[in-house]
Amino acid sequence: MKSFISSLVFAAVACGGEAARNIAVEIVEPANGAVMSGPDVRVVLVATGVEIVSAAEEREGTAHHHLFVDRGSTSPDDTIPSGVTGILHLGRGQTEFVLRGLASGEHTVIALLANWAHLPLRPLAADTVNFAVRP
Ligand SMILES: [Cu+2]
Repeated sequence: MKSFISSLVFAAVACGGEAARNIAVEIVEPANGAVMSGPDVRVVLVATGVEIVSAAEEREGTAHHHLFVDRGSTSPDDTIPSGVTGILHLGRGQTEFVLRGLASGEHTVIALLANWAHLPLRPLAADTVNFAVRP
């Protein structure tokens, strides 16, 4: 898996130019449809074609991860708000986050890449997984 990720990163770098960049995000954990032991579930994110940095870095070609937990994403035209239940900014450039105290049952997590202004990247780079926490 690690070498696979490395080759993806290498391919993205090797492709060069801004226009050729294909920016994407994938939730690699939990797997879609997974049944997890709760109540804490680790979410692991892999971004390609963009550098994941702290939200404090105002630089083109960078982004940070956002998670929408058990709710829809906000409009792609609007900045992603702070202080809203179920909306998480991984603003220190984290690529993992542990969701704590999830209830047993079905859950949905949407990942979305946005820039330092918390404005979703265009074209949209998003991924969704559905999983369940065992009673
Ligand atoms: Cu943000």
